[in-house]
Amino acid sequence: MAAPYPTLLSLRRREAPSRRVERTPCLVPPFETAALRPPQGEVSRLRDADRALIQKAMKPDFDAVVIGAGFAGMYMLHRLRGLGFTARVIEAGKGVGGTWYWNRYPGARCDVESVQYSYQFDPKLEQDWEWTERYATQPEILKYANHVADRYDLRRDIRFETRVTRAAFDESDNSWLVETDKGERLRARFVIAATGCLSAPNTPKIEGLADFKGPTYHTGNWPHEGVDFTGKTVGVIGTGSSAIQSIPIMAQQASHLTVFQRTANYTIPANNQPLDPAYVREVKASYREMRKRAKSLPAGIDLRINMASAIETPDEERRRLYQERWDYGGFGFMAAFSDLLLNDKSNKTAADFVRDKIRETVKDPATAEALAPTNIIGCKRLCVDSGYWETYNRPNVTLVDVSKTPIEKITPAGLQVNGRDYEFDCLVLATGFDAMTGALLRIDVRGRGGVSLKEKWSEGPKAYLGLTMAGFPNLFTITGPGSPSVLTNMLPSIEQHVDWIADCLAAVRARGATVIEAEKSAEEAWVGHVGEAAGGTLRSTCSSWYVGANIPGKPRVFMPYIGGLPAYIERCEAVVSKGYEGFAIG
Ligand code: N01
Repeated sequence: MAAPYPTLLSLRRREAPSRRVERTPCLVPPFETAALRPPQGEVSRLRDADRALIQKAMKPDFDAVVIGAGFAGMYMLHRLRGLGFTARVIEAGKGVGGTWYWNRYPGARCDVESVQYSYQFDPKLEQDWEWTERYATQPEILKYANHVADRYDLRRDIRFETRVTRAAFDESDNSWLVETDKGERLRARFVIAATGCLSAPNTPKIEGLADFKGPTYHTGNWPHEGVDFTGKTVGVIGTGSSAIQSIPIMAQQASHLTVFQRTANYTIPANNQPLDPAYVREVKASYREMRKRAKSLPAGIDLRINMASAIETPDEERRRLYQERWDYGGFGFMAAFSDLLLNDKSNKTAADFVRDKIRETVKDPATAEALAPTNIIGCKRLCVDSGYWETYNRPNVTLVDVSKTPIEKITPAGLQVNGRDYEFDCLVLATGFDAMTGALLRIDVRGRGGVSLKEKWSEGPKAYLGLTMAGFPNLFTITGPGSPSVLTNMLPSIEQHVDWIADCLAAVRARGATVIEAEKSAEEAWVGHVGEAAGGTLRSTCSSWYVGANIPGKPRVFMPYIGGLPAYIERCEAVVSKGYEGFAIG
């Protein structure tokens, strides 16, 4: 009869020929590690050498499994290697880049200026890489991601076209057992979720979606070979950032484009342009100062913040300042005054300014009125565009307001609203993401006692510093809920998280410990603080993806930390300087 645990002979056989035991994945059947353990009593009869062999067989395959090879996963791998940790990155795509790998819709580009939306961990990389436009396009950002992967030889530790389906904490030896859709099973001391904040596409549950006879595309999962809409009629659902970037380009190709808008959105012109070589030289000569300034500002973006109150500024001067920011372009518009997200009267002055711009630009008054948002500006994520409002002056573009009469159903030929049929050849879903929690919850994550993350987050995400969760030891999230993440420039936020996690793992190792876990009380206090901070701004007042409002049934909780990057960094550093305050390490 087979022994209920590996015999010493079998362990020696595994050990002897190639000494592969330590690094070979799938040493043990998944989630059945108890079977590896000799019954009590027998252990005491084992020789020390034999005990060491058994312990070696129980050793994790890797120090860390990282889920995702976007900018977070790539830098995490680089840091882990630098510290001498073994790591495996598991990535669903065929290549690196995460968000920038999947979001290939026409017009996709970053809303943060390219010289700021870039890694800063290696000054040589900063100097060597040349950005060509003020706002980089998706292909250029993906090229950058690939350059980084090549430069630091990252690919050899990344398994592409593989999805993590399950991760369960094994309390008996403080390790994670990770399963993939390729049937691979890995044991790792730590799991680091670099799964992204906007990476789980949201396909709305509209009746008849599967019946549409033409092709359906989601902006968050765009065909890699591209789509040519020339001569086609196209229907677009959604008017968020992805739609606002892609509609002007699709309208140039399509014979007719019909946009179905549920909520009108604010957007500021990008004023994108090729980068002036003299400006690039200036930036390269002063990168350190620029990065330092950026880190001292709430959004982690180096921009000028006017500390005056909008409502207390005389009308003419206020208008002049808004115009100056409008002409400059981009997110800096919301920094025209310091109280735009704190005082609704101040906010209305900015909203009115943008609404006037829409009415000036869009020639058809009824369309202009439908496009003019009525909510708080900056409450939903502000958009940055190139020619969005102007697109509605084209004869081949129609706006359909579905705010009061929702889309009833998708039909084989198009869709139906308010009893009226709209027909088109292709359907584009620019319907966003199950943000911040979606990607992680699509994995069956089990912590202590087999408790699922789904259960833990059933009333909204709970995490200490957005980095770790009580009950889920040795699991880290990069830019997770409760961290500033999506309210900031993602690249510096990612680097700050990765550095914190890397240093933390090194500290755990230095103590000879095998487990680190957030204390429940520390987590509760942080979650309370995140909620309080959100309550103090206008940002939590509308139905945005920040509060999960775009996903039916999702708990309505303001997920990111709105206290700003500097306050957050300070807190993370204080936790470390107090010996990892709020964590149990053992
Ligand atoms: O998604 P969204 P996105 N019927 O959720 C509508 C980042 N990003 O992909 O507002 C009708 O913003 C929905 O309507 P409503 C950025 O952080 C960055 O555009 O819920 N409409 C909305 O109009 C951004 O915020 C960049 O009423 C439906 C739209 O679909 C985030 O990603 C570029 C519907 C979804 O908008 C998400 O942006 C792009 C339904 N059943 C994105 N369901 C850059 O930095 C949904 N909608 C460049």
